[in-house]
Amino acid sequence: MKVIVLGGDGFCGWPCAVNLAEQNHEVIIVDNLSRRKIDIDLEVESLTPISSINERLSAWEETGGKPIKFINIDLSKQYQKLLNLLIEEKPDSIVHFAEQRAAPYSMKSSFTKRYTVDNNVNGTHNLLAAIVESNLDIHIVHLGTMGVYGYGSHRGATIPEGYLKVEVPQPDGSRFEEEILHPASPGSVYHMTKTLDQLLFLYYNKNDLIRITDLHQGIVWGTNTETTLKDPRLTNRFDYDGDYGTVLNRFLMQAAIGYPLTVHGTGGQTRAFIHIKDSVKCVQLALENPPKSGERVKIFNQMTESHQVGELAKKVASLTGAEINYLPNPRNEAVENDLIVDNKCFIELGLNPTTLDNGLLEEVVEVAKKYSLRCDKKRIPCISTWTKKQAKAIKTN
Ligand code: NAD
Ligand code: USQ
Repeated sequence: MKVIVLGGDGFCGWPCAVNLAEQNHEVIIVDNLSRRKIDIDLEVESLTPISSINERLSAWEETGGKPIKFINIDLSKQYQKLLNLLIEEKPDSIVHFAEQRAAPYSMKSSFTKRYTVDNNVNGTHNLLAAIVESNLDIHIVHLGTMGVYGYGSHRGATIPEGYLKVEVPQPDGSRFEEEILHPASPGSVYHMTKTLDQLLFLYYNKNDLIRITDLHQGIVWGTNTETTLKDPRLTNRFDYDGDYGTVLNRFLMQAAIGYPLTVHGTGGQTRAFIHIKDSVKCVQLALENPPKSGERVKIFNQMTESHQVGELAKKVASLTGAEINYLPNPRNEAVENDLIVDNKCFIELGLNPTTLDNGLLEEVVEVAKKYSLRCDKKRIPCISTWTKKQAKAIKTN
């Protein structure tokens, strides 16, 4: 099939794009390279050295990979260019990764809040409007987040794959059963944009019958896949800084350089995780199993396991001998939460989950050790606070 990968230069998008080309699909990457520009603004770089997009694509062809085209389009601002591309290329499917994805970055300032909302919501809406205008029956696979459900008190209830069965009382006393989108409870401006995406999908699916699969993904860890390891110029990015680095990769990288592990609060937060190799596989499975025409938005929970942040820190510490530092939490989030997630859709489609085994954890530590000289320790602390109260607590510590 012909697939456009929006955001195909990013951490999840790049390994996904080369995997799809390896599966013999025709792949076009669309990206405005904004993630690379944000690194320049934040004065930080991926821990792994990453090649430019054109160097990546030439290296991919030199290793025998099926050629991948690259087109620079800002999804949120260049609507006409996007529409022309759809009409010209007539893709079967589009994978949509092209959003500002860091919660701490989205909470830094009113500028980053507004940028995240403008970029993410307009980008997703432009895509939907362009598909309708093109008159093409394109399947969208969108990367959403487990964070749309929130991390408050689900009181031990299992989080279903997107929809919740509710009983609506009728005037005659009877009860009518309905399936609604699971109530959203975002924990940051970034997560809020993903809950807004969900409503855009619901509406365009209902009104224009657009076929959509929304993947509620957990925190992705790991860095390379077998495909990105084929040549050093294909290396994937590794974010470790306080804005873009995600918790498990940060802990592994901190252990590698002898920096005490930065646990926020007591570490009682439970989150969903998935390894980058499984993330890539899930996107492929979602593309190969599209919804039928007229089917409502398919929602999958793209995660393989849940862990408490403090327990993860202890596991990394026992594996590497790292120290643990319990810090004032810069975020406004529950001190502790349960998380039980239904994830059977991908398992039924054949996903064989990669779990947190020591070998894979050590592999990330080795990558981090190899590039430890590229780490700027000043960029490790999380200084983006959710509220003024948290900012004050952090300053006084
Ligand atoms: P990333 O920032 O590394 O990649 C996103 C890519 O999209 C970047 O290359 C960026 O330049 C591009 N982009 C952003 N806005 C764009 C625009 N307006 N026009 C064109 N290109 C644009 O992020 P990632 O970690 O690869 O995440 C990809 C998607 O997966 C995001 O939507 C994110 O919400 C979701 N996700 C990521 C994780 C994770 O742990 N990384 C977990 C769950 C969900
Ligand atoms: N945390 C620490 N120490 C750190 C970094 C984080 O204790 O050094 C804690 C945070 O306070 C939070 C948890 O770890 O409780 C997860 O933080 P994170 O930065 O790893 O993940 P998050 O901000 O939720 O965002 C990431 C991705 C985002 C994706 C989301 C999936 O950046 O794109 O949507 O994971 S989920 O968490 O399931 O919503």
